[in-house]
Amino acid sequence: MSTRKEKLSVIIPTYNERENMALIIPRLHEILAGEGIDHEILVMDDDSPDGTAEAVKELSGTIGEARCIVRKKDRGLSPAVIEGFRRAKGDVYLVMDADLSHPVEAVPAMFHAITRDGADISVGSRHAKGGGIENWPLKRKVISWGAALMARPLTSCSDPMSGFFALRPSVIEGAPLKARGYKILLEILVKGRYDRLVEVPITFRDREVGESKLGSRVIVNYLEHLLALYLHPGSAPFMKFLFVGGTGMLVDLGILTLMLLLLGEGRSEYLVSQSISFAAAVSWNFVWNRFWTFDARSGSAGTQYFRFFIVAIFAFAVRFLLTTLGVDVLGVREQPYYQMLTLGVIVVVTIINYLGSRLWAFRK
Ligand SMILES: Nc1nc2c(ncn2[C@@H]2O[C@H](COP(=O)(O)OP(=O)(O)OP(=O)(O)O)[C@@H](O)[C@H]2O)c(=O)[nH]1
Ligand SMILES: [Mg+2]
Repeated sequence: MSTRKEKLSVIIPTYNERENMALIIPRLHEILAGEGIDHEILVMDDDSPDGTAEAVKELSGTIGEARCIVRKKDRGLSPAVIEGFRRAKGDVYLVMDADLSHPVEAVPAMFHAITRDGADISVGSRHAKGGGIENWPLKRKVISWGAALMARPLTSCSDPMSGFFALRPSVIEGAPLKARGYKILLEILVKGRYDRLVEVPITFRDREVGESKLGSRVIVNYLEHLLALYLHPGSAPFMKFLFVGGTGMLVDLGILTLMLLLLGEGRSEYLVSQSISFAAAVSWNFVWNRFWTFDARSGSAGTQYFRFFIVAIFAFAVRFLLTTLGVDVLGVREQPYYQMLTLGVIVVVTIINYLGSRLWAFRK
């Protein structure tokens, strides 16, 4: 390990945040200097008419680590952050909002998660245990949870919409990042190269001064962004998972047919044939998911196989339970309602299988 002191580049995208500059920059500097962390503070400002750049210039008279880069082309939050990455000279990059929504006190922990604990990315997370959001109305919370849930198949991070995160430059080197959308972290989580992600719980506070720039167009923009990420080749293991599951069903049916031909069609033969074809399909899916869908060959195959099997059995039990519930309790028996029930159950079970595989069996 090198003994050279590692340096942190804090990147703050801004648009009309003049008042916040005098609040965040001295505080940030004080905390980082207090922890003995070498740092630079890059304010990436889109030529704000309110004088944000002048405010930074004034502060940099006493805090030499802070400077403002005024951007006149390619405006927007994500392009500003990406340009910040290009300008930064530190060993770790950290991105945060200017409006003090992100607790400055969490910055050292996020830096150390990388430099001391060996993470490649650390995320200031509202949804991690111990994290939270202050004073949000229920509606806004529900939207935020819903949005995070929709991104769940793309990443194991519980708060991929966070604008507060740190990373090693190697994570984004050569990654085809597009400055589409406001959720640059999600883009990085899907396209970046990393092994270890750590979540640092934070409490998100609403801004006190300055105006919000992000309105309702954010939602539409987010959905477009999600779609693009789902379709990004190699980024959406969910699609691969579905494909593998489809081939697994064929294996299941094929072996079942073969076994019934070999064993005959009595009740116990059915049970044996069903069990064998189920095990064969799970094994088939396991191999493809391990090597292809999740590319998890570095983990222990035995543990992964054991867990994958448990997930499959659990999902099977859920399927049985839900179907029984639908038929016996709710009385869903008639065509096409029975098919609709089955379809709904299959969707639920597929998601359970997927999340169990991704977050547990093949967890990296
Ligand atoms: N460079 C740049 N920064 C931006 C742009 N839009 C927003 N920002 C900055 O990005 C950060 C997050 O924007 P906010 O307006 O706080 O968005 P938000 O947190 O979703 O909304 P609030 O809850 O109202 O604070 C702030 O530091 C903004 O100044 C932009 O177009 N360009
Ligand atoms: Mg904000």
